[in-house]
Amino acid sequence: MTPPTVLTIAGSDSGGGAGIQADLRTLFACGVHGLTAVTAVTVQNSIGVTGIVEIPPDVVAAQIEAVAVDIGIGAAKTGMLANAEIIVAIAGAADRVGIGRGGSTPFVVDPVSASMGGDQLLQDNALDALRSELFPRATVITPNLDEVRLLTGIDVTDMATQRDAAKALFDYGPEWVVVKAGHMKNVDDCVDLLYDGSTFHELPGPRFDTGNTHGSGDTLASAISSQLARGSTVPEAVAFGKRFIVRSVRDSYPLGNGHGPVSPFWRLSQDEV
Ligand code: PXL
Repeated sequence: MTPPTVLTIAGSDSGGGAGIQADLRTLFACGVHGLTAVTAVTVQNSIGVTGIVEIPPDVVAAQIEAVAVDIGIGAAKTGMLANAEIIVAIAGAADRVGIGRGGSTPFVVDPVSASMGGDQLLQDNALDALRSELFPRATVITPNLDEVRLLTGIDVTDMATQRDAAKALFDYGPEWVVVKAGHMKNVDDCVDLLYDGSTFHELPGPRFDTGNTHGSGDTLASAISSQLARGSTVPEAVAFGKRFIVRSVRDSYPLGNGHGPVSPFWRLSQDEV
């Protein structure tokens, strides 16, 4: 039997902790077949990003269309998109193959702007393109609090401002918004917020005292996408994603001299070969 498929539209992390590499291992651990449209190649290790080569926008679009016409896409997600031209090309390809709100393929937009270490992964002038081209097409968007600040100007410091941010982001047109609380300061837990324009769903979870959270956003968005590809509702898929990332942060590991990655390996430890 062919498993469900998920397309990740994202950048490569040579350190193997985030980006396409985190997406593929999460999709594998979730039992779905990962398809890829590479947007950029980063020169990166656990300490930081020292180089970025952006893929030509028409090549990004062509990767999406090539897999769509032959293999079929159960759900799609975005990660690092690098620049506005790539975002415009993705929006065009999404419309042609039925990804997002205009089509039948659920679309998770993770508005990646920077790495944990603060390395910029999206050009400043691309924020507008994210808001105007991708948010209205998204089934669900999954910003962290740094991305919320860049996208809305709202500084989320507590649950009230987290709700304000969810409303402001919803006004850009996605069907659902997840405002992740991982970057909230001075709180003992990590309560993510899911919003559909009328109801707030709180997703409580523990906070772990670790710097090894490289790739956590990518892992969450990929886990959500895997369930959408199986036909789950957005609240079901996001609840699964939350359980998945909590466990993956708990099992994160050191790697190199900087930030280690979160790990979905726990999903594989059920049986001996
Ligand atoms: O975790 C966000 C992310 C996404 N994609 C790439 C990255 C990072 C963070 O470093 O390097 C390629």
